[in-house]
Amino acid sequence: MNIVLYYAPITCALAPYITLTEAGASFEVRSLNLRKDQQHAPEYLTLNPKHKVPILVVDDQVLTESAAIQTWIARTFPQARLLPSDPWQELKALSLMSWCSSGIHPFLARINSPPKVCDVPNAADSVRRLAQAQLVENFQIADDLLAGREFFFDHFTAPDAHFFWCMRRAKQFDVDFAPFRHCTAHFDRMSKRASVQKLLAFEKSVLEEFSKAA
Ligand SMILES: N[C@@H](CCC(=O)N[C@@H](CS)C(=O)NCC(=O)O)C(=O)O
Repeated sequence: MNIVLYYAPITCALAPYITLTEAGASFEVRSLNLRKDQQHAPEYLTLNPKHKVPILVVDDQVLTESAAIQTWIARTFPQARLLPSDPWQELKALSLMSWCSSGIHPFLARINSPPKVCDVPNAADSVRRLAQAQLVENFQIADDLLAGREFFFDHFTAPDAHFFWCMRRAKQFDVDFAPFRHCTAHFDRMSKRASVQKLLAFEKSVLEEFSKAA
């Protein structure tokens, strides 16, 4: 089986990268430079007309959407226990990943690029402020879910990787995590995992390559 992850630094493609690493999968990474708009290159658009990363190409099949990609990884490498084995708990894990990608990610994207959601002149600060408020509400929910736990379930699972990305991106946008000590503890715990260390080193090397090529 040939597994290729299309990835870009800083982005939510981090979640499947960590998940593939945790699975012990052998995979190739093709890195896109979003600053150079490579996600709009015609060859990439044939793979993903949504012009987004991540995508996973398995042999000749293309899968988009990080939550689906993480689910495929978990189901393909069951020995890694990347989803809970109990069916209801498994659905809760899918619910958490859907929440990360559709309930939290859009507010991060809004902060990153306010004009994509509002073209009213001088609206950027308001868009960012409102998105920050929504993030705070969501991180409070996550903080409650993580209280007294190391991970969302009784061991590391795919949603932990997805949430780690959400929190990392929010930190880059100066969301104040001081009130969210359980989220912070989860972030610190995740940061120490070998899979995350590997991702961070890989991201650094890709960013260096991009800056050399600039
Ligand atoms: N719902 C998608 C969101 C993917 C997404 O928005 N990716 C961003 C990076 S975090 C992207 O590729 N943006 C480039 C663009 O929109 O042109 C998922 O979870 O995979």
